[in-house]
Amino acid sequence: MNATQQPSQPLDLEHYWMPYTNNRAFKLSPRMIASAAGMYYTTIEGKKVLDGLATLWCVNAGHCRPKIVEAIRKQAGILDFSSSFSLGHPLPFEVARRVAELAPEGMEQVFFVNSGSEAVDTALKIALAYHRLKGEGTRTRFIGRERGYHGVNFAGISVGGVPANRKAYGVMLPGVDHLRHTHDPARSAFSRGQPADGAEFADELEARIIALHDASNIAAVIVEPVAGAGGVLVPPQGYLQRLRQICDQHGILLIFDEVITGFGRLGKPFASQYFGVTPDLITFAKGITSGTVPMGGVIVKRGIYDTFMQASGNGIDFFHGYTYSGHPLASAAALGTLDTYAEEGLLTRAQTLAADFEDGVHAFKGLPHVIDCRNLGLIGAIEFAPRPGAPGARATEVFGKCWERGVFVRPIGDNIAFCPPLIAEKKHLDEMFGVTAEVVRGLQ
Ligand code: PXG
Ligand code: PLP
Repeated sequence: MNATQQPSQPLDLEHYWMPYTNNRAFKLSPRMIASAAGMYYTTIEGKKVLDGLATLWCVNAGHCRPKIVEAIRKQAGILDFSSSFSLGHPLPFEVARRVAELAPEGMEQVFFVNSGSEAVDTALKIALAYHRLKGEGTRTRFIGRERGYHGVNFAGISVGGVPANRKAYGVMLPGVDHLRHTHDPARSAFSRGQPADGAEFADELEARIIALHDASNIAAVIVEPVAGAGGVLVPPQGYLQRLRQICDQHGILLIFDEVITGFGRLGKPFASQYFGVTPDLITFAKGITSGTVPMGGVIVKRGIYDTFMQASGNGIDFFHGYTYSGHPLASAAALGTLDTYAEEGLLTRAQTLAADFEDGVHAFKGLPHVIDCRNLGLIGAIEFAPRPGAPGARATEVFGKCWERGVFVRPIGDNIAFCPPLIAEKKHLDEMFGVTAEVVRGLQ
């Protein structure tokens, strides 16, 4: 078989160890995608499936969009690869300028990586090195949050708060503490948009964490503005503002991990702008290329970049980088994606659809076993009471039955998450919520 041929039948499934997958179950009953266009996949059996999760929260522009496809095709024949280690090529400079243009005021420099996990490692390293350059090298601790997801590298699982992602891996990065998560169904179940209660969860940063470790030992706080892979947890009103205030008071850097929320998910380019809270660093990935070619990055405040430039003398300013940082194909894909977003108004389109999306999510209230519905912009989730003795089983069943009926949604514990491409129309939302609701109605 060569790269341009379809695999010979029967396909040998034995050798690919699939990530985050029950390999044995998958290989007995594979769900295999052959192609995709716009809002839909086509399976190898020829069935159309609506993509209700922008694949893995990333295909914001929809699948196989012409400008993006063409940009990648063209670039592959012009400059396949050239590194960014002391050489340059024009494309990542242009991508960085375009990202800085979209970023919150005062965040102007962009460091490129190849994934969200690498973006998180990079942001944490910038935070450590920054404090050291400022003469505050005692600031080495990181504060994450329970139910946070920051990728799968050692730094990401250390500050992350998804127990299953941590369980098998020992002590990880030392010096990490966690804020409690903001999920509070007793007070806030079925909140439309941001819960009214819970801003005070942020006070734990000062009252417990800073009190215990002392601010002079803390480098940064990292949170997702809306927690995604931990179950779609929308921050209570005022919570992020409060975190910002405490970090400012104590000289602690605030990192927003916008790997999911970046590039239009809440109807602004970044969630930071939606919430009106500017962090010191933003991590992004996924939506930068609409998932087409791996790329991620870190956007930093001007003062952070300036500190590195001023303090490093004549040498290399940051001893960090990946072979593929600023890769030409990824950069071309990013430019095609940003053009598509601009031409179609996709970075603000969630504003137009948010009300229908919210109604769709909250229409699950009252259906069997549904104990919560949550939404913001074009991200949302419904939560089921766990089946006795089998936590997660209801969501897994819903996912499987929705797939059979041609809708792809994601099970996360006892939640089903919705995160459609930003090109979705009302009819797609109706199909996604309609099919899911039919399945939920039949749930035991
Ligand atoms: N930060 C956040 C906020 C993410 O959502 C990452 C970092 C890591 O990105 P990479 O590109 O290294 O995967 C993510 C990625 C899920 C799921 O279970 C979520 C993600 C990735 C894979 C699965 O819903 N988010
Ligand atoms: N391992 C070895 C032996 C390497 O030479 C390199 C890069 O040169 C890496 C790991 C890191 O790879 P990357 O830069 O793609 O993250």
